Amino acid sequence: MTQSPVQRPSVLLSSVSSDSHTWNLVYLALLLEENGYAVTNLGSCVPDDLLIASARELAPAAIVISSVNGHGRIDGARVIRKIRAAPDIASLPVVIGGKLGIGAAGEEQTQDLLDAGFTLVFGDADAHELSTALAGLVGVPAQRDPGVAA
Ligand code: B12
Repeated sequence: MTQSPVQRPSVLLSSVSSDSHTWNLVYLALLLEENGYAVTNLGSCVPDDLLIASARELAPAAIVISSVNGHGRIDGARVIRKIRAAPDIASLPVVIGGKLGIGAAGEEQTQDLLDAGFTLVFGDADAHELSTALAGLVGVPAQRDPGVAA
């Protein structure tokens, strides 16, 4: 009897248009892959239109947006409004996290981003919560790749 390949939930990972930082994305891609997700990393400085076109093309289980340059609050709110206004991708779970603003406007900023349409908003120190939260949104990956340490 042949076994069907394990289907890993797909995550579209992206930064926002103004943000040129990349190690945040590398870190998150590795973290998600180790936890059983198939990741497409669009990289830094992603125009809103490219993120939306990629979501349409790849039909991911979820979108994860990372920004650390302090403009994530503004860029993130703009792009999530566009996603929620596009009927074919509007219902996707979309989360954002990182260093999303400058200063200490934490709770207000989180509420603004939730009001704009994000499913979940994470802080700078919350990377360890991401996989568990995603599992709650899109399901727990069935099985890790053979050879990947637990
Ligand atoms: C390296 C670096 C750069 C490099 C980036 C090179 C590259 N290829 O990435 C360069 C020199 C290009 C750069 C440029 C700039 N930078 Co810079 N940079 C840094 C620095 C020193 C390290 C960032 C890094 O690589 N960290 C390693 C990665 C793995 O960790 P991380 O980015 O912190 O991400 C973690 C968390 O934020 C979280 N996380 C991130 N995203 C998400 C998403 C989700 C969903 C979740 C759950 C968690 C999560 O998880 C990650 C792992 O813990 C930080 C300061 C610092 N010590 O953090 C400043 C910093 C991010 N930069 C900063 C700034 C302001 C800039 C510039 C605007 C400076 C300027 N005036 O030009 C530009 C940005 C230009 C642009 N268009 O974006 C500020 C941002 C301020 C803020 N947000 O309040 C910081 C914090 C420095 C500071 N203290 O002021 N930078």
